[in-house]
Amino acid sequence: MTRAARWNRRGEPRDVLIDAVELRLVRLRLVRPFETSFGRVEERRILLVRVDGEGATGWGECVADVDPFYSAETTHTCWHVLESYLASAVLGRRIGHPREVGGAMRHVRGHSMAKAALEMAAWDLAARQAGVPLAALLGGTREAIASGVSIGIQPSIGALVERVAAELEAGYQRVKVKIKPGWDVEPVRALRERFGSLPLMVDANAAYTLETADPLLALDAAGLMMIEQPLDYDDLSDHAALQARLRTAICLDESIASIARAADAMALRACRIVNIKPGRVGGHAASIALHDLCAAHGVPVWHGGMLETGIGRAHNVHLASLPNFSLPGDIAASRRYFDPDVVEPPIEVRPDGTIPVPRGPGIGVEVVEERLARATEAVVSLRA
Ligand code: OSB
Ligand code: MG
Repeated sequence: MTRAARWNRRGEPRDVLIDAVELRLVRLRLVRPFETSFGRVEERRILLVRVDGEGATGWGECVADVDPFYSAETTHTCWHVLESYLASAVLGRRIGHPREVGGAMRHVRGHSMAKAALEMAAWDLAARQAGVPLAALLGGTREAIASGVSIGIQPSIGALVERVAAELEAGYQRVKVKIKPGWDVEPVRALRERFGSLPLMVDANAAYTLETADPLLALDAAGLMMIEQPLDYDDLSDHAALQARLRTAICLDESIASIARAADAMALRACRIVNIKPGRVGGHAASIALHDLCAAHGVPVWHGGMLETGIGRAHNVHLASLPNFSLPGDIAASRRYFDPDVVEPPIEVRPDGTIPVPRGPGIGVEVVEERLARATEAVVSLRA
């Protein structure tokens, strides 16, 4: 088929026909361990989804971890749900636009991370078939995104200060540090002493309760951009109570499990900023809907990260080019995570702390099959 035939009269891709879905489990060592309030990872086992249709290939990455600590979903629940339910919902079906893939999977409750991996692969496929960058299909409006870093809990304050200095040297526009009870006020004070008015925020990954929130109230004087997910992962009302006591904006991550939850969060004033991760809400279409909902409420959003390989990372760069992603996100250079990454070219940050949106078709980076093959633990190929 020619390129032009891929477009309908409204200038949208015409249809996606997926005739094969491949699930692949890869094991990759992180460049350095990453520690949060819920645990420490040194190596990731990641489920990748490849879709093939009419001579083209699209890639998606599942952000679930092997352990159900950030979210209930895991690499293996995602594998199960994709293999047993989701693949058959799209295989051999002509889907008018990748935004409709989510609808084809609607009968399966929950399992957003599993759905997102397949849905995002379909977006890459459609953009490649149309010969356009994914950002063009998603409605992206900027040619580069603002990049920040997320820094895990460190063995000492000295080590943290050193890490932050190195990241600022690389150009990153804002620094997020992970906190937990016992690692909160002191590290922030040390960073303020050393780096002054550096754009700084903290992420607790749900480690506090209203009863143990004193350090968070103390942090209110630290001039933070925001405090991310201080309280429980599925809580909104306690967050609303805490937000009422803080000048600093609360940003929700884990709690924003769907568009409906986001609407509830804003109605309750449980947060003033939202972290968007497509895996958490079911893919690109849901992320666009969330982005638009937040914009309508005057709530800025930024793009989160889940220690992705270059596949998920490239998807994130394209999505973060939408207009209401007005704060630097957790999308950093490939080299902070995997060396080498599984794609070429790797995602890189420029000295001004921006990442250019790739201009090639689809996600605009290519999977290096030989690196994948070396990292592969299991693979299954599903057909219509
Ligand atoms: O809470 O944002 C989070 C990593 C894994 C799980 C949850 C989170 C994170 C990060 C890292 O903060 C972001 C990144 O650099 O990819
Ligand atoms: Mg977070």
